[in-house]
Amino acid sequence: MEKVYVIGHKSPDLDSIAAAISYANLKNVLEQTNKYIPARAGDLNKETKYLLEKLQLNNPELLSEAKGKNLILVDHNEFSQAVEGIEEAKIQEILDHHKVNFQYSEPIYFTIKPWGASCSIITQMYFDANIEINKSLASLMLGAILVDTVITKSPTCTDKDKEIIEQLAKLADIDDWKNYGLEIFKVRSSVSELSAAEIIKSDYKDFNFKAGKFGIGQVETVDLSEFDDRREEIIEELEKIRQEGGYHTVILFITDIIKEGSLFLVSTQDPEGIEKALNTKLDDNQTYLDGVISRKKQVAPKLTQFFDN
Ligand SMILES: [Mn+2]
Repeated sequence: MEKVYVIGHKSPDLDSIAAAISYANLKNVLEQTNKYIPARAGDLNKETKYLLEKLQLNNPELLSEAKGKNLILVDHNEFSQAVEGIEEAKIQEILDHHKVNFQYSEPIYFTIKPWGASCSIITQMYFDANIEINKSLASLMLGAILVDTVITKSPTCTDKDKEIIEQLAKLADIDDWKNYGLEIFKVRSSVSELSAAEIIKSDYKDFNFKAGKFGIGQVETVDLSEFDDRREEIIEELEKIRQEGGYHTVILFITDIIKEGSLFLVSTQDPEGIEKALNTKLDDNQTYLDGVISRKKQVAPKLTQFFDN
């Protein structure tokens, strides 16, 4: 029997971990030729830790070096995102829902679907093979799909994901999956123990525009008021990052996933330009934009249009 590690990307999110656990289990049920071992390429994040403990599921084995090992990659297909030593590992199979950026010297099993989560694809495989999904596994996979699809609000959520969410909720004995999703997001987005700098940098990207360098961070919350007494401190930190990093503008936008809008906290050389670009008025370096939730599809394009032309 050969050992095969089923592993998600570095900085694993809930979908990566849940996919490793659920797919290794499915393979072990379907095949008796190899031993499939769920693994992870890094530390668990908050909501993953929370859910594994709550559901009393084992933490996948940490694989810090994959050289010479047999692997199935889940939830990613790019070497840049994969475990250390991937170049010298034996990849047997890939299962993913991201854009394809993969080349390999041999033919392998390759499953890609444009669905909202890797766990949606795996759930469908359980259904197709008529393999039972127990309550804790259903709860785990449901949680992963709800996080990846932002409780079905993300533009990446398909009708198939919605159908699978309903089916998993039944198997997990969860009456209100929206509420279950919110419970996970509350754990995920709790910022009470984070510093202002950690909040800003938790999901942060640089953009080089003609007008100068921009830094844009985003965090999600289910309750904006959680940030009420942190706003000034965050703006001071944005100011510091801007001065020290030679930025034109540094923004943190805090997205309320219930209200589907974002509070923007801004430090900039050009407040009037920002107001024009985002079509808003800044009040004390702050503004709330209803309906704006995506950096990639909404915020960055507006800033590019104004500051990179
Ligand atoms: Mn995913």
